[in-house]
Amino acid sequence: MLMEQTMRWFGTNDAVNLWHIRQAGCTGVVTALHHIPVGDIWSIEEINKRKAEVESAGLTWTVIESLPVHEDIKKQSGDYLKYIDNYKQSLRNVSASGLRVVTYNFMPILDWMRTDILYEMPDKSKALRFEKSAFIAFDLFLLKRPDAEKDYSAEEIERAKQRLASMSEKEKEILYRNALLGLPGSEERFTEEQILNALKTYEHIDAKKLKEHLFYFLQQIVPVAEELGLKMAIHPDDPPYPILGLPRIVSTEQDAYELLNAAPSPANGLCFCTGSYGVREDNDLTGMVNRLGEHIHFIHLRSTKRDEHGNFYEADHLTGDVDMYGVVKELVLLMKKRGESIPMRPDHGHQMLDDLDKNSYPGYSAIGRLRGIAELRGLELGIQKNLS
Ligand code: DNO
Repeated sequence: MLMEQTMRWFGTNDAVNLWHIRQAGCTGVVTALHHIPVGDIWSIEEINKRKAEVESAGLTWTVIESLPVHEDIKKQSGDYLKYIDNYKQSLRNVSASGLRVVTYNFMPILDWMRTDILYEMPDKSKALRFEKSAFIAFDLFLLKRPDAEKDYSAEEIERAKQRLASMSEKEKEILYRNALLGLPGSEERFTEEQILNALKTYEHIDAKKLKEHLFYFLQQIVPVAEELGLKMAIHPDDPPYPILGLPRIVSTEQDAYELLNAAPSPANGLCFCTGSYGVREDNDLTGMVNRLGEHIHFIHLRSTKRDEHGNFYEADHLTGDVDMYGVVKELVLLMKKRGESIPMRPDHGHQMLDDLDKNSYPGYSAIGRLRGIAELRGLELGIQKNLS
């Protein structure tokens, strides 16, 4: 039994189409109704429409990524009770349409963050990168977030100053765009004023408070998901630490335990993203699969390479800091123990070969991901044969 192989598809606007995904050897697709505003109910009609599209290419809609959580729920402000009710209704509707796994995240305001989406690798493929000094320069000197300097050491501020001085106007503009316009899958886009206002609304929400809000949300929705036979899979923070003064609360193994214990149920689970958790050296990924395995409902396989300055780039799937052999071996053992296959997707890939001339979503090029999934499939098959 292999992991169920899937790729993310952003819908009909995606330069990578369903047949490309099928040709990569996938049987499943990971997608979402991105056109529905965050907080609105996903209707059965819209869900079925997307499902039929996916099935028309002989594929299955295996995982929803994401059913996004409204900001009011994260802050317990405004209409949050209504949005929780809407979320429950969306869960009922996705279940009625036969879907089983729901990915979401609880990152305040912003989803994942990179400073560079065209980082050139030695082989001239393009990767995604997070450069700490560039990000601090953005925060302090471009966004000018009030009191931001409190979050950084004198040395970090100095490095950010130098980094800013080295940037052309064009580079500043690109950095700004990367940081605020959101990467694929992020449901929000911001102007400078909007983000500063949004950040203000989190002034009184620290990690402890945000956790309380997450736990409350889970206590509300997990029983509904359990009754419907759905599996919830929370995606970790990317990068897995606070940014722009915002708390991040799904970054470590301890965070995972706490949120699982807040609403114990087979429905309350994790999206195990090696690319996100793996940025922290203190996350023992193989150990996490071993210890948290029964709660893993969806897997993102990707590796990053970090350096001593807090920068990281997205490496090839089998290189970088993630011990992919160790992780996949644990996953093979886990599936054997559970007697079921777990869906996975190769998370991101480099822009390479013909990808370089195409306009795909950053991180979601066809050939880069094809390379990733092909390598991972071979690795898994080899491990499996070896163990049996
Ligand atoms: C990035 C993705 C994230 C992820 C969400 C899940 O490539 O892994 O945008 O989909 O955080 O809710």
